[in-house]
Amino acid sequence: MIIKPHEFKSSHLLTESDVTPESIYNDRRKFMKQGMFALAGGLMASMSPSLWAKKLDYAKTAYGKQDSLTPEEAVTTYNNFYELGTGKDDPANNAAQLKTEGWTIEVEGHAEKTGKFDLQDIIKNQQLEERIYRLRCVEAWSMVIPWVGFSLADMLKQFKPTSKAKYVEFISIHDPKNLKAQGSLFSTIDWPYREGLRMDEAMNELSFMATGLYGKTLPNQNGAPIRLVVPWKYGFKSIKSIVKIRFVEEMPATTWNDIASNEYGFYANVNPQVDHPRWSQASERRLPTSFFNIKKIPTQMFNGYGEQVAYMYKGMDLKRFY
Ligand SMILES: Nc1nc2c(c(=O)[nH]1)N[C@H]1C(S)=C(S)[C@@H](COP(=O)(O)O)O[C@H]1N2
Ligand SMILES: [Mo]
Repeated sequence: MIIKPHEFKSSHLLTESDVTPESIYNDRRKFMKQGMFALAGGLMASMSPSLWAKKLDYAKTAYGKQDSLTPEEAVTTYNNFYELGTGKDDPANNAAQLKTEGWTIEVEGHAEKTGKFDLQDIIKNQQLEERIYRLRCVEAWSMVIPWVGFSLADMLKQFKPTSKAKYVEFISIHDPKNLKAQGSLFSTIDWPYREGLRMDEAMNELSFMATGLYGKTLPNQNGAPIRLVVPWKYGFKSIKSIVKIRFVEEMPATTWNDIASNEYGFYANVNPQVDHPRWSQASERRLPTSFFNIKKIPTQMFNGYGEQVAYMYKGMDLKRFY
């Protein structure tokens, strides 16, 4: 069975019971009921998927105040995270398959400080802040998400990369025992999921490591416990659940580029003038949409972040290096 990338029918019109095996559905309902009972004190008002997430302390910043936020419900139930399934609601439904306890990140390559670090040790020196960013998926939908996290540059500087480091490679969790999609023989993806940035892109002020959204720790379906956010690039660059960071000399191989290099470039800067071979990139659906309200808006060059990032691509043919 060959699954073509990014061709999956969105299943957000189905109800949960249509797409979840009956037994799991019932277990889950029982679980929700127990949860409701435990919270019967009336502490919680909403049934959002991040109900039990920890509240975070963070600084509000000026990034992205002009956009209206995509509701938390949509941000946490309409996802791309193939480790948890290819349907849009699979990641939320299968979130428990992702085990995040005792998370470590391995740092390798051209840096003075390498080795395996506890996530907590990497994070403890970072000042958490909120960044409201637009996320534009290559599938022509977009959201506005209030992330919580810290600058990627600040995080990378603690490892003291050397002058030989020209690119940074990021690698996601590989856990085929728990992540059913990774254990499956029928998968398009050569796991683990990999992504990369050129060093100047990684050091750009917009590049962000998110450990939360909507003021709480990241839900698993959004890439817990730590994921990249590069808002001027198509969403697939924003790699989730990172376990390894490598400082390298050569441009690293990346997952979607490996699958179809004519459709997904290494740079993958949002560009309304370069169409995907199978659809236009000139406009996007701003979620949430409904049957009566599709909310099509024009896509902006660099997803509207040209002022902060365009200088990095001076002299590059963005039609060729997309
Ligand atoms: N490890 C991993 N990271 C990933 C993906 C994935 O399948 N696996 N999907 C990417 C794609 S295509 C998009 S659009 C964004 C979606 O992020 P969100 O679900 O938090 O909105 O995550 C990106 N990061
Ligand atoms: Mo995407």
